[in-house]
Amino acid sequence: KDYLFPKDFWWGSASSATQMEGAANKDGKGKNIWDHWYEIEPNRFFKKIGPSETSQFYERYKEDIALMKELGHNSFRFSISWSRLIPTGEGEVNPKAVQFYNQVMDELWNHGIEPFVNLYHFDMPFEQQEKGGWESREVVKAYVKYAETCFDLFGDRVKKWFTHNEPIVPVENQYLYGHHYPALCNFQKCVQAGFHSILASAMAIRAYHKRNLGGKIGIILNLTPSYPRSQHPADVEAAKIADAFFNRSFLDPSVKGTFPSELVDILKKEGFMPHIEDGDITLIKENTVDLLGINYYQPRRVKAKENLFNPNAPFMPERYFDYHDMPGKKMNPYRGWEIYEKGIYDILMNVKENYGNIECFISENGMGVENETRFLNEEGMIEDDYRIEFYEEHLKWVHQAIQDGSNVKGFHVWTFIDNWSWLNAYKNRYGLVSVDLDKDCKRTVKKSGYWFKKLAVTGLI
Ligand code: BGP
Repeated sequence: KDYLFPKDFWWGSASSATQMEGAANKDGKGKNIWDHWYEIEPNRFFKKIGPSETSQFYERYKEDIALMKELGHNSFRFSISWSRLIPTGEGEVNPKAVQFYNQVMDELWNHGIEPFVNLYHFDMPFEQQEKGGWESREVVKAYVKYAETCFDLFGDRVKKWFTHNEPIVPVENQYLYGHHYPALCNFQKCVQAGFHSILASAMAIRAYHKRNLGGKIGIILNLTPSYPRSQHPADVEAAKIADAFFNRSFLDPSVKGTFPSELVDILKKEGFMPHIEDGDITLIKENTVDLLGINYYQPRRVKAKENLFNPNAPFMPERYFDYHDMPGKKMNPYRGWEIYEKGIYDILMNVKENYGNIECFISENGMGVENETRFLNEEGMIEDDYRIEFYEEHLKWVHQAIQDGSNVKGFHVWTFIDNWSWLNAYKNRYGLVSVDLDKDCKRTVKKSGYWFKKLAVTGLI
């Protein structure tokens, strides 16, 4: 069976500044939390490879964009580094950064590739984190100013904007699960930071719409469909609560302007409501997204609470449900994530049925694999058939969703080129193009890169 995608489908890839640019101390860039954390605790990072050693996009963007063109991209998502543009997060703009991003945007357009620009991808400027990061209302203001600066500087060149990438990830990892600096475990702070990210997003949307720049603004969310272990009402209920915590907490306010009542009830009952000021709720209600980016990697398998919890331990959402280890599930062993292709269809149908079928696209999907040089062939190309299969199986479900009326407009892989990742550094590789860290980051197209090219050019699997 052939799967033909619409003619104007957005084919491309996604990236982020901290993971791809490198040049962390160059041309006036300020420090963000990753640069800082690496400085003080390099042991936390895989093989002590830090955010300064990435794939050199800052210097090599011309070469990379030419390669994107070669591999069929019609769109490319990257993020502006807040601390490159405004080194301490507020105040003076760095002219070298303006020049760099203008050049990248122009280069993309010159190659017929539309820039999709995200404003925040986990990279809080260090000084703003010192002020409390997303926990602080002052930082919300600084972020909105930064967003406005971007709209004013680049609004003529960019017609697709995003306020955040996966806003729940920095919030839960900085304030609850301890995987991002400052690695706290404090649910109250987590809720406050989450609320402020949503508020910041709504404020940036308002500022963008006011400017009438003729483009669209959205948000990129990692949606992890929550499946109950059984149809037993207790499991179904547990899955619903996990969904409210991890998906609807950001999806509902971003698209509908409201918060899920199940979640609000829990926060009230447990005494964790955030501080909300007059006008905040109306502001969120009135400034929702035009466009939704969906990152999909894995689902969440949930069952009713069976394990006892320690009531004296700090509060975690997991107090309300347990995770279910589904027997026989397909796994990506390198990342420890389940592979469940139909999840992408279920998300798209949920968006169609419950979120007004808002215009959306798959903004990340990908497979990270260790030691890919094992798969080098005689011509020096990595034969990553597993990745091709991974994408094809997901894309078949995206195709089905289109048949069933989803308003999905594109598919961006994670990622174009092997890059540095938050705590895994270069352990798991995701690129369509490989990077040889021992040979000055030499780029070589993988088999999946050529596969992608064919797909993007023909629209056909
Ligand atoms: C997403 C992030 C990306 C990227 C990807 C792969 O959550 O938006 O920044 O890193 O996941 O995850 P990892 O690099 O942790 O394997």
